[in-house]
Amino acid sequence: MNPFLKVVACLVAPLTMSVVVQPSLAHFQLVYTPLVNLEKPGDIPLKLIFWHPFSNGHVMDMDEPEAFVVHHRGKIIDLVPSLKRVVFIGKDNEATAFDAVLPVRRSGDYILLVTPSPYYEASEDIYIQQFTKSFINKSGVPSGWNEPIGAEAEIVPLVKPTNVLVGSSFTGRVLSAGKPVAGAEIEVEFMAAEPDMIENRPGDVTASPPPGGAVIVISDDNGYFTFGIPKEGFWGFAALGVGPQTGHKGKILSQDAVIWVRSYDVN
Ligand SMILES: [Cu+2]
Repeated sequence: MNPFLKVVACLVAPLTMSVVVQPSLAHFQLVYTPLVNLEKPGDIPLKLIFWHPFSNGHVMDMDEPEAFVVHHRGKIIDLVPSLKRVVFIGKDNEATAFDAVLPVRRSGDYILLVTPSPYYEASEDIYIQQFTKSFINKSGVPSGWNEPIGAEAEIVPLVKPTNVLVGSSFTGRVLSAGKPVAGAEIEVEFMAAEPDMIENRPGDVTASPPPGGAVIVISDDNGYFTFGIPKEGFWGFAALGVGPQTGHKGKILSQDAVIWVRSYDVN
């Protein structure tokens, strides 16, 4: 098994007088916008936040990403020039995050991929780098959501990620340098409080994590995993330590592959 699978949970000391140290759930890089199914062209606001979204918990400081692109109909557009540093104000702390703008013109899938700078997690003495994909679609026309986009570590969806039905399931395939990863540990999180795009704060809290720690699924021999979607909103999947690079500045580097999907209830 991959030695990095142990570096799941981090400990976050609350910023209070309390001596209680709370184990947090997983770190998740977000590439977020509230509306992922568009009818009209426009300049779509995006937020990059490094957070614990299921627990509406600790926010981590992001450095300027190494890369931030969108794949659309075979073209790759650099979104780095649109990045703007902002402060995201979490429930318990605040941290550096980024705003960006995605110009949407033609129909089809817009596949966003951020390559963050490695983040140093002091409580574990490791670096974490989460290659994160999220999806926007215009006019319901598919154009490549199910294709790999060549990230060092990547989850490829086998279910259209922009309208997964509540009560159905999501299947993804974990790739590292283009090859399937068997036995990958995948953490699952719900975005319990969607970010307010104007206020830079979490919005209403609609869920809380279950007891028992992180929600985990394991990929099969061909890198596939499946998870039943119980609730409407944004679901994130993070395959931990699956990327090809394992060290950074003399420390362990966990290169994780993250994907976000949007689910809807049809009731
Ligand atoms: Cu954490």
